[in-house]
Amino acid sequence: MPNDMAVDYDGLIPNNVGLNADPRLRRALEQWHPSYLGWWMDRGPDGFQSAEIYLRTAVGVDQEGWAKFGYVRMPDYRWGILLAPQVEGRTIPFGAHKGERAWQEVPGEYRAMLRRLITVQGDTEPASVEQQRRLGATAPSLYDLRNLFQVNVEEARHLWAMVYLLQKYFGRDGREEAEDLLRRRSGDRDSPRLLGAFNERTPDWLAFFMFTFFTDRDGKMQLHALAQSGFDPLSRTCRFMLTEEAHHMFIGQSGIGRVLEATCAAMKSAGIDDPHDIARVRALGVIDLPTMQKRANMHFSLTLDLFGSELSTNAANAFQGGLKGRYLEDQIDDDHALLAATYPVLRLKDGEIVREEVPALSALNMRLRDDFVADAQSAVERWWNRIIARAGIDYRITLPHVAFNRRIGEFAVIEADTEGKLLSTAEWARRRDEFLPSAADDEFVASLMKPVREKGKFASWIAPPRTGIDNKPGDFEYVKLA
Ligand code: BYC
Repeated sequence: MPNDMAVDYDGLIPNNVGLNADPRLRRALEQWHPSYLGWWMDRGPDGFQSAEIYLRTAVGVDQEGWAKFGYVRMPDYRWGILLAPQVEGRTIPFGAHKGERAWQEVPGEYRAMLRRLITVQGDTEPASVEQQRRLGATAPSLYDLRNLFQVNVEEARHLWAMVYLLQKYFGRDGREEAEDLLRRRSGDRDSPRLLGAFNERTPDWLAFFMFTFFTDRDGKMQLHALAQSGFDPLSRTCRFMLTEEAHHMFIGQSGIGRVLEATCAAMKSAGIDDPHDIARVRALGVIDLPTMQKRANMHFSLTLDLFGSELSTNAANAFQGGLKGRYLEDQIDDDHALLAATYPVLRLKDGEIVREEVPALSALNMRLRDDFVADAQSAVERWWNRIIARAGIDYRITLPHVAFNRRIGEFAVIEADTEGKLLSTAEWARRRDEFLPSAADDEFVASLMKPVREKGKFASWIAPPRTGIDNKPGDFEYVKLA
């Protein structure tokens, strides 16, 4: 019985999937490896490739002690294939095959659907690295620079995770998909990434923190849904990815929290009570709260699009097939088949937004999106609004209505304000800058993006973290620049 907690670090590709015993797969992955490194050097972080970065690397998959920290040059990072341990006797938790033994091989009838899900998941990982590639030049501290690169190497490892599944279980098709994952480019006109939000720009650090707060949280929800999969290798890889993903969301949550702390502290010491006194707040070298709200409006609405349409036969088929479940499916108390159940969905009917009960199977994207909204809402309260309230400033960041600024689903065809009130096209055009960052707002944020490279120092617009990574002291040299 192999110990699938231990990672074999001897070969080119660290793994706990017994790569040595599968020479055909090992060869395929070793052939993909140079293209991958080429992609990393070409499309990964711009510069800093010879800097020594204090990174964590996964060395096991058990709950405690799975990671070790140390200085690494990014191209030398040990990207590997790590699956959570197999659960003895696991059964398919939902859908038409509920209760059957989980599949260790791809079920023929679901091959295309499964390949599509894995490819879409895989496509987002390198996309995010591409989106963030120029941020190193303007990092507000060495601590943040290190966090950026930690996210980047781990998203790239998640690409490895999906490429492993494609190459091991999908033969030639899988190898072609793996090549295509390196061929598509975020924002490229001819060969864009598959999902909308992954073709948007991440032009500054506020966008990076908002992205890791909102869009990585979509990652969390989707990975949870895939972790329920009846296809056991997918479930196991997603379960391990979730342990890494948690740190990415922490970076977003605490990153925005630190921006708010800097703003509130600067307002207090300058005696500014009115958060809407934007010019005076900006003159202090911090980001005003209304701009934070507009950025949140933008990233939240872009992320909602990643859940697909409210009503989806793709989602229904994936559920019935036992491929993609609901968030925390195994903790839900119902029949896990949903053949007779209904679910409330917001829909557009005769020019109005109405709530309608629809068959629950068709509304699985909506349900996951609702779970996402609840999760994001509680994080906004816990991590952001508490900081503003503690500073005694009368302001709350809120999440906009789900009909606001949408490009996918029911509300893609209308315009609405952040309260969900429908607007005519002309009204939207006139009022857009009330809700979303204006060119002037973006220019102001861009003007703050000056690198800070001294140990223990931070840009004016962001407070230092409470504790260091791996409990390191405040002046720790997280990145040794070459
Ligand atoms: N942009 O039935 P529909 C992460 C397409 S993030 C463009 O409404 P479905 C991460 C859709 O593909 C998590 N196209 O939706 C975060 C379909 O096209 P096909 C990523 C879109 O299929 C940060 C058609 O519209 N993982 O990990 O039920 C950093 C009709 O689709 C979009 C996953 O998403 C869009 N926004 O659901 C790094 C999990 N939305 O196939 C990483 C895997 C929909 O008919 N993916 N379309 O040609 C899925 O579960 C599903 O593909 C989706 C869409 C939830 C994305």
